[in-house]
Amino acid sequence: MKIKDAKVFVCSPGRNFVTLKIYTDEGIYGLGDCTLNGRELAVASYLTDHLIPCLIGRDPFQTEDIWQYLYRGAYWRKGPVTMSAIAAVDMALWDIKGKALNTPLYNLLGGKSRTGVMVYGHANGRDIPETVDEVGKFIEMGYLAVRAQSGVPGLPGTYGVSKDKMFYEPAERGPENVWCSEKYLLQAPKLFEALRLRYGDDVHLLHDAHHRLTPIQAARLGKDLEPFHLFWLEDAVTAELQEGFRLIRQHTTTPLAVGEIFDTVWDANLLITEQLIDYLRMTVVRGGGITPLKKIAAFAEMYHVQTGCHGATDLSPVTMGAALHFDISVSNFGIQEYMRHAKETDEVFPHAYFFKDSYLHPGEKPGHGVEYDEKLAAKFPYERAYLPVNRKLDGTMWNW
Ligand code: CS2
Ligand code: MG
Repeated sequence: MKIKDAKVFVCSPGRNFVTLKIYTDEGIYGLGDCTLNGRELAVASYLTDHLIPCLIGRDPFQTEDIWQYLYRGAYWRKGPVTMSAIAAVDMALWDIKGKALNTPLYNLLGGKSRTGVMVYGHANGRDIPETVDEVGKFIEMGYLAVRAQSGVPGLPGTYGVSKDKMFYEPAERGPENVWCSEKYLLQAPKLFEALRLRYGDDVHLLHDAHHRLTPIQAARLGKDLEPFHLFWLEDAVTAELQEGFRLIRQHTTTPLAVGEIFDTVWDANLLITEQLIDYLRMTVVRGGGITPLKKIAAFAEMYHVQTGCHGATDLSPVTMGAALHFDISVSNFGIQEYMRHAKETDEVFPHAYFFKDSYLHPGEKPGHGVEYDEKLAAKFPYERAYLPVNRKLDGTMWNW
């Protein structure tokens, strides 16, 4: 079997997505996601203008060699654009492999290690009472784990709080956000106190600080949250300084998760080997594909670090599908984020995965089980969009 062509599709059913389709000379094709929220066309060009010409004529079964060729052969390594493009190729090749062998992808990754994939949904509200009610809706839907994000008194809006409850859309096209860590640090513990009071201890509660704190602020928040035993506190601080997590770790037992923006293992090697985190958030689209993610998970397993793949709406259903096959097979699985996509997104990306009895299941279709309706997608042309930006009260540019 040989790769005979490949094409990049950019569409916007509810939000922008970039999809790679690799065609073989035996009529089998594979799909990969390479959506990079706010920088989509950079990845589309990286694939169309640079990678695709290198793929023609290769054997699609050679996932390892092709990955090494694309990673080492560029000379310029790492970074979200490069690794998202490589990820899409890798996802599509694994999809082709599963289809050619007529087996669901998980069978090529070690088979099922569990009956289903535990997921968490996103509950959010303008204030604590509304957020507490929203968490209840996810519990009623059968979720065993819920992320809770609330508005902060004194701030006009904040990360994770949307206008329409179900689909928080991180790629707004609107104004700059305003931030104040001091106000936030007073509010967050009260939210989780109210949640434990209403729903008791069983439901897993998660929270995303979204890169906004300093290490000592994160240490304080982690300590303040201990009575409410969160499943994890995510992105407490930006993680370029991996050793910065030592300070947080010294002060709190609240489990820490980080890594949705990481694109190679080198972003996390110290966090893992010094056990500074409990969950690694890298997923297939950002981390270079299934090939490297299997290796990173095996490395993390040695240090008691579990997986917690990112799964926001700005990652396409192709990433969700591929990640679920990884999730159901990898031994140190932690949890999978499942923010759910808008209806029009699901229509453009029909998929085999399904939510049942509190778990997400990858389905039994050969490959990753996600398709792409080119005709329908053409009705949703690309629209330039940017992630919000964030400034402190005094106007200082900060992390969104
Ligand atoms: C968030 C994301 O899901 C999460 O944990 O951090 O919504 C993130 O803001 C978006 O993926 C950014 O595009
Ligand atoms: Mg996050």
